[in-house]
Amino acid sequence: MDSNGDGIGDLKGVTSKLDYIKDLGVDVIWMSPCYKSPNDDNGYDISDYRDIMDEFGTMEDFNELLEGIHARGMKLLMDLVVNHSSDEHKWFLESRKSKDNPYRDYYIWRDPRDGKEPNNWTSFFSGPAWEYDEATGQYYLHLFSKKQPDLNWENEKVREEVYDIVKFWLDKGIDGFRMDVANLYSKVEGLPDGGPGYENVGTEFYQDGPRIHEFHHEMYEKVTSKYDIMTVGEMSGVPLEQALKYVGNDREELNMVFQFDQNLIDGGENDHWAHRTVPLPELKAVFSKWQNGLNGKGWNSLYWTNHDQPRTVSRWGNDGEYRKKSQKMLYTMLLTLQGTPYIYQGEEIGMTNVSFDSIDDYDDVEIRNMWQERVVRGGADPEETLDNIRYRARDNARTPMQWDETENAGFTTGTPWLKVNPNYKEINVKEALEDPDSIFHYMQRLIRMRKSTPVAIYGDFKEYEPENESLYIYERNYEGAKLFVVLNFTDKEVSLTVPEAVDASAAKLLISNYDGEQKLTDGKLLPYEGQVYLIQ
Ligand code: ISL
Ligand code: CA
Repeated sequence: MDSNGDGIGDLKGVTSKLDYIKDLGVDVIWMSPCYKSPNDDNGYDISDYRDIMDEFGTMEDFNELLEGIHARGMKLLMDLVVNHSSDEHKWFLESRKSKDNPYRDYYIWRDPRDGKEPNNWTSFFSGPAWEYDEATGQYYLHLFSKKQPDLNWENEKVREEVYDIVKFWLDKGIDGFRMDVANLYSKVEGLPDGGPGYENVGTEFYQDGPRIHEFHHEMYEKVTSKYDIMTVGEMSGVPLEQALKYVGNDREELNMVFQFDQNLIDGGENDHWAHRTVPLPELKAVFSKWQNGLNGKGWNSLYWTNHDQPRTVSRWGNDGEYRKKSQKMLYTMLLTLQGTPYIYQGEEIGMTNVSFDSIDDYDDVEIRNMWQERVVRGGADPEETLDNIRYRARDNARTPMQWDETENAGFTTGTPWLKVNPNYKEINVKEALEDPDSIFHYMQRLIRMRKSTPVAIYGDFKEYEPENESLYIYERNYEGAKLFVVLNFTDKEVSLTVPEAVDASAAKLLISNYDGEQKLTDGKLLPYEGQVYLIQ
């Protein structure tokens, strides 16, 4: 929400919407980075970790926001982006000056190899992960954009700086951190060449690297364990066995991780921009694996999307005729699994992907770099590339929040930094609040149901018919109570056979996205129908 008409959402704007967020049933707000930043990557390139981005407001605005959140009984999670800083951070400005500058070792500098990059690693945002710097004749490593140089975690001083930053915000009273790319800090010594490929070359030498658990444990010991807070590490590509090391109950590292398996299965072979339709059993297998794998050993996190992923309903549901039904079904699933559910802004009204006509309408550095590499320099077909962008782009989730049906969806009185989705006249908060049958009101009920149903929170997980291509059927069990969930992932009627082990006669409906009296029996589930029963 933009409070001053400059077209950019800001802290005061968020503060003005806290009642709305609270009303949905939210306990904790995770805010994307709002620190001082030249904004090459939407704030994930930080030039001062102890100050607020000019566009977003001032430290006073931040304090007001934090107070407003606490006054409503909610908590605030900040984004900790410390795999890299901005190249405009004073550490990097110093570091690049000379080889003997005291900040030189804050970053990862290497000599050229045969006049070229020191190794073959690629950046997540296209091209090599190295940038040559004239001043000293060396390259620096940047796993993301060239304005995001990687910090050197091997350097103890860097780690102490990070812990000081963490302390600074925790002492201000925030309630925890979402840690950006928290499994990439530790790089294998010698930075060896990665295996062949086009994307993600070198990941095997820094994903869950040799000292990563030592670093997280150190941060826990020195800072985070001293506060009553929560932490969640974002970990693209993390395997279950590794995740257990980050969140295992006896590990003293992090409380939760965001795993990425579900985000990777609809991509192409070694090309995450390509996309395919995923058969339901594959999607279910991902969720079921994490349910069973973490149960009793570490706490899970649950999400469908965030600021980096396409909109849920466009990706896993149906953003046409069944937009409301399918979004409700998908969130019925999220709110009935074990773990902490995260709901990204706009999901509660079923916002969809956007289809911009031209590449110029997209803002994201990931998209712009990819377009340069593939279309401008590589001669790829622009229409096909745009088609991939329309499916995958992070900007799908970043179009302004749709508050009402007035110009620019009520987000700003000025020109929005990114165009609003043209469907804002039908899909907006005002409409959702007026409609008792809206996604918003359904999600509100779902959240209430979960909070008042211990088995929905703590129960273990058992799946039925994993090979069923239309239905996700599972139960949760806790202290004698059973939660039984059936979800139709298709736009067709599908028949359900109640598993023999489930006592249908004792089942009471807790919630469903269709009206009318429902009884648990063999029969048909309507398109995208979801039903949740309690049996005790
Ligand atoms: O979103 C991705 C691909 O489309 C991922 O590769 C993503 O870049 C990765 O998950 C890391 O994400 C996090 O760190 C990035 C930042 O751009 C993302 O917004 C952030 O969530 C670099 O800080
Ligand atoms: Ca503004």
